[in-house]
Amino acid sequence: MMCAMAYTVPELPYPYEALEPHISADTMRFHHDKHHQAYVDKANAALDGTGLEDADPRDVLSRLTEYPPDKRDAVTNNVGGHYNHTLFWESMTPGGATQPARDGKLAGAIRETFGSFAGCKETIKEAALSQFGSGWAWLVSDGYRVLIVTTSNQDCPISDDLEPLLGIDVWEHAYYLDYEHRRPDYIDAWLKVVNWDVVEQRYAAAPVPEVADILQRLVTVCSVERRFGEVTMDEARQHSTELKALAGWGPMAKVGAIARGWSDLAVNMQKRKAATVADLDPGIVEKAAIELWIVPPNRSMV
Ligand code: MN3
Repeated sequence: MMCAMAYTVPELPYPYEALEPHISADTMRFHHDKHHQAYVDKANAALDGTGLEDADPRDVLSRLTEYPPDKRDAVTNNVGGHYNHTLFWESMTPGGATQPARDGKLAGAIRETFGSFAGCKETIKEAALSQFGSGWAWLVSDGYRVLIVTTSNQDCPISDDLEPLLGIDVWEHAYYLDYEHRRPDYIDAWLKVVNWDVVEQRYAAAPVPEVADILQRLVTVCSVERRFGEVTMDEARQHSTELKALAGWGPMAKVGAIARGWSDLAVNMQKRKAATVADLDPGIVEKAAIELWIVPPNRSMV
């Protein structure tokens, strides 16, 4: 028997034809009524009998490893499909794309990472084109900054500890009726209907990570992968030296600043007699995590 609280497809926040000529009523009808409905039906079937029939999709997606292996793929694909599509409908608006407020928090974060709003949109397009086969390109927050990542199938950034702010569906069902195989045309059209007001609200509500979680993040130091909290002063210093050797060369131009950050971290550890990063004050760990790009594990960071 299906639980009364089972997932349902939310109503579109605008009529099917509202996004024309960029996205047709036919595409919206198929995509929303058929595809999204199929994810919801399969998500309800996958969760049936687990005691989690009415769980918030966000909780489900952040705890995927807790599901039995035989159910995990169905849960990942279909709860992900339901959550991603719900976010997708809300991310579009009739009457043309809005813009983030010029002096707002989101616009500042976008300038910090991409240089400009135009640079951000260009990077979203590159990412959406780079995703091979079915999947999504996302603007996400790691709690400190905005980044762009891609995911395959219906994988959701929430499962990687990243907060999705905006996602473009690049499954062929999202554009084939209107643009056939021309994904670049679809991406350009979609960028014309993005509701950046909603993206701004999501960014304002994005969770800031706990320092304890930052200490658990994986980082490659001196070619060895370890927890950020376990990095020693000698490793921080040696890593800084190795990075300095690369700095300034073409695409590695940013590396100089990161090399200095590792060197500052080593100095801080020496001053405070900290054996590892975990022994430092939370404020210093947080600042270092931002400077050194200690971000959650992710797929295909752009
Ligand atoms: Mn879709």
